Amino acid sequence: MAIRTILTEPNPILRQISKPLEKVEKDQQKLMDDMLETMYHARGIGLAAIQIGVPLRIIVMDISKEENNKEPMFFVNPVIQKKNLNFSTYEEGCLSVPNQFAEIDRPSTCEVEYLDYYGNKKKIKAEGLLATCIQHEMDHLEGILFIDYLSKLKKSMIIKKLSKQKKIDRIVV
Ligand code: GNR
Ligand code: NI
Repeated sequence: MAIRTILTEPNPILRQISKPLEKVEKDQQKLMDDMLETMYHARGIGLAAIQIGVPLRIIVMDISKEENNKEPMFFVNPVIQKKNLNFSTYEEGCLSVPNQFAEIDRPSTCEVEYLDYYGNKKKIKAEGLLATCIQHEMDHLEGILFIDYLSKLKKSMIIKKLSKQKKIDRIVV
């Protein structure tokens, strides 16, 4: 397993549309292992493959609270079958938009079909944080970030901050 670098906005790679996997075998599982390790290392609750620069429709997630009771989830080629017409609001963050947070409205529940770590077809009904997180991750597969839902002004302020921070990081590192 390996910890990979998480790409941050602004980066055109994050805007790519990810492609479905044709199979779930050793190589794809190895990628999922790396994604999970990278996500835990960054203390995130979800990660899409494009965030480490791989344009494939894979999501890893762990929304469990306890450090010593991990519950990793893997979603390959996920498809949302149903979305609730009711929305709920969560304060979202994103490993690709470091240190920025905003309240985002999304359908409060959703049903998702996907392949698991072994390529078996699964379906879940998600609610609460799980529903929010799955939708946040599925947006990544379409090249969408949570800041895209903010006003033009808020979004541009965040991108400006991130660009400045990147310039600083380039000099320091
Ligand atoms: O770690 C994360 N926390 C989070 C909080 C609220 C809503 C969505 C998320 S996902 C984010 C990790 C990430 O960037 N996944 O793409
Ligand atoms: Ni994210």
